[in-house]
Amino acid sequence: MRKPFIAANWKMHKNVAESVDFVKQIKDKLPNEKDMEVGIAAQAFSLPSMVQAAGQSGLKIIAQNAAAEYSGPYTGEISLRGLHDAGVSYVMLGHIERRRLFGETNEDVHKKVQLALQRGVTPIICTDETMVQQEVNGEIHYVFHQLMTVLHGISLDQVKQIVVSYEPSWAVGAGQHANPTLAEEGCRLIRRTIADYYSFEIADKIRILYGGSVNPNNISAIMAKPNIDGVLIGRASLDVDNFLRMIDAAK
Ligand code: 3PY
Repeated sequence: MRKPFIAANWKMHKNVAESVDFVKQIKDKLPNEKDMEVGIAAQAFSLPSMVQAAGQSGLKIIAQNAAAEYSGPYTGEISLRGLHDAGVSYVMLGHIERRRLFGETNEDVHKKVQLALQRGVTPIICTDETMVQQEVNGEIHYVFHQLMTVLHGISLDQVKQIVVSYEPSWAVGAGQHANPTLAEEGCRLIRRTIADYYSFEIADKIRILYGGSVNPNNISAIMAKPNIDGVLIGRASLDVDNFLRMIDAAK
């Protein structure tokens, strides 16, 4: 049984005070951590204060990016060392906006994922829809080229820890209608890709989140899909009441 994971992606919104205030407003209203994980991906400067404000509530604080190097002369980068020390649980890597606007490549994301796994911050590997046809054991499959490149060389033990998100370009930041059927199909193909690359047992354990225009009206339909284990919520997660409603609807 895969534990549902509901995560906010605040992108470049909210300052420290607003972020901490939000955490304080929701932390006592969360479902039991054993049944569902709830997280917030915020700007790097807010993360330590949010971890502190979240205390023992089980709320997961998530970074939106990290450097591919552990330390060194990389002005302006966010180190995994710093994130780990700050108590950050997860790091999103390869979000479509990082790829589209900042030119991140699969190779960059691959390096970051490896480092995050080595340094104890769980990666949420973000993929969009670069599907290719490939022959696997004599059968033609659609596989996610992006995901295969990013996972290359990641061991069986390591891969069990990852979370994957599917955020198709037509839905991210668009405020348009998410399409639960297409979302499920993408997530199903990602699971299939992981099964081909590792095994069905592994693929069955890995959580796959859908992201893109999730809101209080569509979250139940999205979460009802068998291959969708959670969501990354953009704009609609910025409001406390909306976020709590969505957590409730996802139960
Ligand atoms: C969106 O919904 O716009 C997102 O980018 C979620 O990560």
